[in-house]
Amino acid sequence: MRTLIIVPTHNEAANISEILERIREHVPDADVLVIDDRSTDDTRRIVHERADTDSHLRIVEREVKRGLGDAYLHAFRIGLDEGYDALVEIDADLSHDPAVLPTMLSLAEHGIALVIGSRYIPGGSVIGWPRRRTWLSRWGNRYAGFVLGLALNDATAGYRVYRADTLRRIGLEGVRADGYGFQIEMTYRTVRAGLGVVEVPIAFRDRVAGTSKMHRGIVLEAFRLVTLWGLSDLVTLRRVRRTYRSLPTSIDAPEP
Ligand SMILES: Nc1nc2c(ncn2[C@@H]2O[C@H](COP(=O)(O)OP(=O)(O)OP(=O)(O)O)[C@@H](O)[C@H]2O)c(=O)[nH]1
Ligand SMILES: [Mg+2]
Repeated sequence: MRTLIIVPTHNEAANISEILERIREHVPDADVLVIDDRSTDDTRRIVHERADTDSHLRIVEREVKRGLGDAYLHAFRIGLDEGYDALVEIDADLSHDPAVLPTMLSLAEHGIALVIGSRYIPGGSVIGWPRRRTWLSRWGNRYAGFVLGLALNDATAGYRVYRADTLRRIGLEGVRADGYGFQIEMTYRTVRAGLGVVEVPIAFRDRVAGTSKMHRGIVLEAFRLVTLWGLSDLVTLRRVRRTYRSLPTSIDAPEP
């Protein structure tokens, strides 16, 4: 499987070297694309230096900070145009351990449309977050799962493998959310298309270096959009029809 690992960055100079090294250690054959939005620290210089000796590493530099969702959409389009089979999302801040990637990629290779590195299934964990943040993330996920009928535990997770055919099937047009909302929107599209999603347990570690780029607006956007999509499912009976379609189409009746 030709794999493109996408690493979004905005001022991640303190983490970028280590994450790139660890990715190389665990997935030596994959291509890596750093998509940087207007970093003002040394992030770009560090990536350029490494790219000089690593032909499988490159950087896309954008001069406007357009948000995580927009950065991933940009990188997905590049990956699809270039014919990759699998596209990986991983944060630059070392919260996601690249050691799990071979397992996730092998599931994708075996046909799983979307593989999610999940904090909230048995074996998964969150290390270093204050209790309030874990609570918000956990209940936010429960809310999204319930309202949208996702049957998943970690739809906001940012550690994922998409098969390229999944992205082609669900389409990237009209995806409008950023941050957590973006992850939920892409998951929702995948589930709605009837494609298989599998969660793999991960130990998520809070960032040790650098500063967070998430803010309250992103949480509120996710909440607002999830509620809107849920209501629209309700009004259009879309979810009811989806459940109905997934039922067995014929039941063998006993011969009279
Ligand atoms: N290209 C790009 N990358 C971004 C943008 N915002 C955040 N990122 C990167 O996306 C990843 C996730 O962002 P984080 O700030 O770590 O968000 P988080 O993991 O939800 O929260 P913390 O770990 O607490 O910071 C990191 O690698 C960031 O550098 C953006 O606007 N553009
Ligand atoms: Mg982070």
